[in-house]
Order: sequence, then structure tokens, then C-alpha cells
Amino acid sequence: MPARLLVVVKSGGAAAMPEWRAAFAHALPEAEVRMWGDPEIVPAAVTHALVWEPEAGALARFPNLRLVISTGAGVDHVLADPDYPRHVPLARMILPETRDGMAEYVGMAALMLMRDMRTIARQQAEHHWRIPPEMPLARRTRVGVMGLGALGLHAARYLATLGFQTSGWSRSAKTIEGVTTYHGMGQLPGFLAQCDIVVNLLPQTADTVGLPDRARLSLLPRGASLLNAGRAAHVVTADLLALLDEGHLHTAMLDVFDIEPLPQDSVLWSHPSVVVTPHCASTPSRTDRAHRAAALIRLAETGAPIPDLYEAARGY
Ligand code: OXD
Repeated sequence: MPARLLVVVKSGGAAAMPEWRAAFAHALPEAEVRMWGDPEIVPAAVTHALVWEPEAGALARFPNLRLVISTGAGVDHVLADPDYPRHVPLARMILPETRDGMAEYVGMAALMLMRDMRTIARQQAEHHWRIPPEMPLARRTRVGVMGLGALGLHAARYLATLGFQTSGWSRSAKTIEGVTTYHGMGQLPGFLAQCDIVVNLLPQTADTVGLPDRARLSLLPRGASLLNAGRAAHVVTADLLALLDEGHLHTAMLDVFDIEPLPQDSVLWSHPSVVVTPHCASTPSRTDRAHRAAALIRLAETGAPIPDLYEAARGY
């Protein structure tokens, strides 16, 4: 077993390495930090990996890995690798900045959707002055969050502080002050039926892929809007576009896509009812994430419990 710490980093490519290295030099000076794919890496010497979308089979080449850390809150991009070494603990990257960034993005999106800023932006592009017929208010707008994990819970609380009539749906029962909660598949239809805006923040697991499918999204009231900041695999694009084109849904604001960057020829770029944001809902700085990774590595090295570990039984 190697005595020293060798951290390999796969996130942001060569351009990002100076920032990762500088942050680790400060937070974990005893570690050597190498870029993923560096030909000089001796696989047996690698002790820790900080990764986003590692290629299939790549992590399995490091026989002495002690901890894998995702550079994001989700770990689906690591688990997509069928050869991922499942005996190695896998940590999700959830910082206070991740929670705050997501809550603020969701709050902004809910306000934008409520005020129909998509239409107002289009009117500006057309030099068209049209005052909306009604002024909606948060306290008259029902926003529901699907997924009440670390990010969803914080986002739901934030929506409530903005004055929205806030609800949340999760697999198991939760009590959150100021938020009406629903749980389990049996309560999903009732939850959806009362959302003017539904926010998807589910983790991607075998149980959640396709959960907000066409039939379930049809349960939203006519004219409702969807914000997807979870994973693209949750919502089938063709089903979403059909519901938008039929006028059942008003707007879809999307931050996650099957292929990223979103291909130039995607219909989503110019669909009149879609707002595209470039997977930017919540990405703390590399410095903050390196500091968090260093803290997790220190905990792992001392045998202390590591927070936000992936649990196979629940799928995230
Ligand atoms: C994440 C993401 O998992 O950005 O953090 O999607």
C-alpha cells in the first residue's frame, strides 16, 4: 500500500490544473496532484481520484485507490462506468456553496417562470412593447420540488422564503417547515396536480430515470412550467416538446442535457418555449471544491466517517 498521497484529477482538462494544484498545495500540501492521463502516473501509486465523467474502466486501473470524489453533487457519471471499483468509497461533492447556488438558481428560475421572462425577452428582441395582462405574485404561485435531498431541501426552503406556496415530493416522508410535503409513488399524482411550476432536483438512479414521464407531466395543471436542474435522463425530450407544442406546458427551463455541451443542431436552442442554461445551476469554484476534497481525504485517511458518501442501496 503506498504511503504517500497521490491524487489524480479529471475535471476541466489541462487548463484547470493550475487552479486545482494551487488549491491542493494550500489545503493538502502533503499530496502530489496529477492530471488524469498523465503518462508518468504509476497506477499503483494513485490513492485518491477527483473526477467528472471518468472514462469507463479507467478507475479500475488504480489498484490502491482509497477514495473517489465526484467534482459535482451527482455520482451517476461515475456509476455509468460498469467497471467502477465498487469496493472503493465514492463521495458526492456537496458544499454550502452547492446548496446556496442551487437554491438561488431555483429561486431565480421560479421568479422568471412566474413572470414569463422568456416572452418578455423575446418581445425585446422584436422591439415589441406589450404589458403582461396580469401581475403574478409568488404568494399566489405554487412551486413543487421533486427530490428533497441535500439540494432539493435547501431549494424548497429558499422558495418558501421567497413567498411561494411551496411543496416537495420525495421517496420517503419528510417534514419541512413552510413546505407541504408529499411522498411515495402514491402521492406523486396529487403533488404534480397542484404545481404551477415543478422543479426537478431528483438524483439520477435506476428508480428516477424517466420518472417525470409524459403521463406524469400531463398531470400538471395546463399552463404549468418545468425546471429541470436534475438530470436530462429524467425527462424524455420528445415527450417534453410534445407537451410544450400542445400548450399543456407553458415553458421548460433546462440546465441539463443528454449531450453536453448541447449540440449546435439541437432543437432546444431555438424552441420558443424552452430556456436553455449551460449546466450552470450550481458549480462552486475549483478552489472551494479542492478544499472540500482535501477535507474528505483527511477524514478518510484518519478513518473518520466521510459525509455525503454514495450508498448503493438508495442509488445515490
Ligand atoms: C453536479 C452537477 O452533479 O453539476 O454537481 O450536475
